Amino acid sequence: MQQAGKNILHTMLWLASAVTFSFLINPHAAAGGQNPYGGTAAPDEKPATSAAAAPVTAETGSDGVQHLAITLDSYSFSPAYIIVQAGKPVEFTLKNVSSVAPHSFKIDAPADGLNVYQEVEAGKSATLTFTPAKPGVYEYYCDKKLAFFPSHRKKGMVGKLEVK
Ligand SMILES: [Cu+2]
Repeated sequence: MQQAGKNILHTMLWLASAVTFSFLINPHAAAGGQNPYGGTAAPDEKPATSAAAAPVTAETGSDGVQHLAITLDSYSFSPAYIIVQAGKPVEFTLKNVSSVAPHSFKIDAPADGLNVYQEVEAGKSATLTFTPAKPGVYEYYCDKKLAFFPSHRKKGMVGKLEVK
């Protein structure tokens, strides 16, 4: 019994030092939420989440603008389903929490008056303002792609904007 307790203590000490060590090598690992346990997977190679996206409605502020903060990560948007109202300005604050990869927010629907694009460098934030004119459901995605790797869009960096 005592031996088992000792083993657990050893394991915990080992884990603590491993985490500390990985933090020393890559301080961004802990801050970026990626690979915090010092595994061998490269940052930005987290698999895309497949959970059904819960719709989030942008709140209209006293300025009459529909505000929402969106987190961009490798390779996901959070939230991945956004509801806004047509004919009213929208202001998205885009925060890229990735430690390495640049990301973007793009809606490519010029026929419906939605031609939106904003790039965000790793670890930075950017503001995106537009006014959706026509109700409908539009896809937003990241158009970034590194060399011969699949695009971020293909890796699951997509979401839906529902204009009501
Ligand atoms: Cu991206």
